Amino acid sequence: MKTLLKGGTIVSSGGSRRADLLIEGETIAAVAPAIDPDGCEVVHVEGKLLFPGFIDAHTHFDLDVCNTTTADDFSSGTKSAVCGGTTTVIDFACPNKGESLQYGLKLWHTKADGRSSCDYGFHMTIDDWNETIRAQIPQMLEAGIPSFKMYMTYPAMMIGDKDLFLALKELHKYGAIAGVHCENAGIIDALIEEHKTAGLTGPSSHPLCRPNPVEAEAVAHLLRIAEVAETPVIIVHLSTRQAHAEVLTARARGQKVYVETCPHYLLLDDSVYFQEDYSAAARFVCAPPIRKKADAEMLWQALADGTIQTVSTDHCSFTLAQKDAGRGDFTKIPGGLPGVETRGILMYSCGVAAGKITQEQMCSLLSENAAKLYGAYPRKGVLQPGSDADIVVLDPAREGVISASDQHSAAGYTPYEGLRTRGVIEQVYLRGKLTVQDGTLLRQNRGIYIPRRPGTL
Ligand code: DUC
Ligand code: ZN
Repeated sequence: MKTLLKGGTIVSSGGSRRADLLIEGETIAAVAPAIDPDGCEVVHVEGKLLFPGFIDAHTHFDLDVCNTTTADDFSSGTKSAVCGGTTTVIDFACPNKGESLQYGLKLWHTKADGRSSCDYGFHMTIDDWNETIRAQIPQMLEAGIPSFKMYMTYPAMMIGDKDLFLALKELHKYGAIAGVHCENAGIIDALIEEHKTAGLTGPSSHPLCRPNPVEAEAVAHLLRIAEVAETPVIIVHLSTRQAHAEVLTARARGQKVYVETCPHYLLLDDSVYFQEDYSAAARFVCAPPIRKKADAEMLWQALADGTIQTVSTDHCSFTLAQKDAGRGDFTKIPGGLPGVETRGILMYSCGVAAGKITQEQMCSLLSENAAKLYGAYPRKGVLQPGSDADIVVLDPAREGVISASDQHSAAGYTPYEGLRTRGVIEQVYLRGKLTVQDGTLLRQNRGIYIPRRPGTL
């Protein structure tokens, strides 16, 4: 059976055009001004925007953090993803220190295979550097993993300068790339000690122990290491204007640097941490923390001028009961926010409809750039013949309201409760099959592993 999406507006980075789109099996067979409907199931999408399925290149499902496990595993996390228009997630496989990359990969397949409702790939976390790990890098590429992650903070995962440098150089040999979590661990530790000694143990201490220069220093530090290693890098979840300035400085001296930010840095501000009620504040604890309005304004500008390339979510969800672990000690609040379901509509409503970015830029930021950078293009990230028929049908004329009660995440709350949206995601197609209609999941567990190769952007 063929499906014809008739009369919609096809969005790509290069422009938008009215066209019919023909799906045959799992892929797009044609995109043209007027396709013969004979023998097709016809779906009228006049007045609707058609985006390539969104890619969320930064999720943490079924991850052990802070003596607990994220509320969302691959089952609930990918249902949440696809209901929000995300047809592919790239999650961070995370072996513990001392475990091999192969072990981490096997473990993440066990977590994801057969229970994912959108397609998925993995980045591999490098939290140790030794001969065994070095020797396993080519095996990761053979397994479809050309992207890695390193942390400059968090004792369980952080990696020192020497290992970071050696790992970056090694990855570059294979055309692989690393995303790096940039925060200066030493300053954070010292500020936490100061706050605890002064008896300041509530959630409001969280942002105060991770001020903007903590991120900017780490970004500058990483970029000098990458300069010597002659290696491109990705700054994940960039949140501050000072860190962005460091990226521009490195680019001006000739370095290739990619930047990701997240909706919570664009849409929220640090007043969330200074609410009286513990639970109201603790639910927003994440790292880096949510910043000031001036940072958010600069990030929007950077999306519009192209100096930031991707918007992913860093979805790392905990229930409010899990967040309760930090009553009396803010360092015990498990860090992370739910967001995988709301990214698409938030970026449309608060970005495109608000006039901050164009729909073509939204397409690049949520889909096309991630597909290219992470090596899934043109299978993913574009609506053209031969590509997977992953399609988001968005009605710009309708309005909606974000509410946790409609969402599929196990977190039980959303940071955007009550937010009114311009635009509604009406339908989501996953490899040719209608998978979501008006927020209702019609098909589950159809997601498959997407092997990738080294990407370019
Ligand atoms: N930040 C979080 O808040 N949680 C998980 C990992 C991260 O980088
Ligand atoms: Zn993360």
